[in-house]
Amino acid sequence: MIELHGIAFSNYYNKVKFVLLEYDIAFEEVRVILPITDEATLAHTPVGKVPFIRTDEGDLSESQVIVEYLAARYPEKPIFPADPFEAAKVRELAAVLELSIELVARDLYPKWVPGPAASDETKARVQRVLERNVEGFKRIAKFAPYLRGETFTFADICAYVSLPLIGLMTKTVLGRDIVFDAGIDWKAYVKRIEQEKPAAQRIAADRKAQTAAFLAAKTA
Ligand SMILES: N[C@@H](CCC(=O)N[C@@H](CS)C(=O)NCC(=O)O)C(=O)O
Repeated sequence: MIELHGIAFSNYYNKVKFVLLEYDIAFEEVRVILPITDEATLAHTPVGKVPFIRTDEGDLSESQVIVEYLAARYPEKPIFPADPFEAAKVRELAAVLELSIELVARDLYPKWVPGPAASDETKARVQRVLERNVEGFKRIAKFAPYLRGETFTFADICAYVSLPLIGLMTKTVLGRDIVFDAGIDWKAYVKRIEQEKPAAQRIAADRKAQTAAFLAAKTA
């Protein structure tokens, strides 16, 4: 059986977990302590990131690589639309969101390896790039009600796990929620997905429980 390694408050971990749950692919979760520094675990995930999976065929890291593997390994599961162009549009949404928005916002997140907080220069750069790129995302994201229109797709899984984090981190560090201020009501979008998708309900519950346990351990 597939082992999914990571932590319940990682957006990329939850992206893979959502796919596994949504498409009913058997897996078990293995919790990992970050940062990953020991060679034994780095042998499974080369730069120490979660998620990674362990399978009978070997190990894989990088959430998108894992999802592409699952789609190829289980062709009967409609992880991507059957139509090649529609599937590419779904991947385009996921790539723009993750590479041009989430990865940019990541410079604001607390680091697993302790270090200085984001400088004013970093904050100004992140804000400038995010404002531009969120506008770009809006050119292709329909939110009607889903990113591609009426049908929930893999792109919504990526948005469900990342938009709240980007919204909350920009609000906390920059003093304003750049996603919401751009006209994306991500709270309503997330609520809809949680009402409709048992996978989202499970992810939200697991994240809440693990976050509470993490904070309790930190303050103990
Ligand atoms: N591109 C990677 C990003 C994964 C990633 O950044 N994971 C974070 C948690 S959300 C992590 O493992 N951080 C630990 C570290 O960088 O040391 C993916 O898609 O899987």
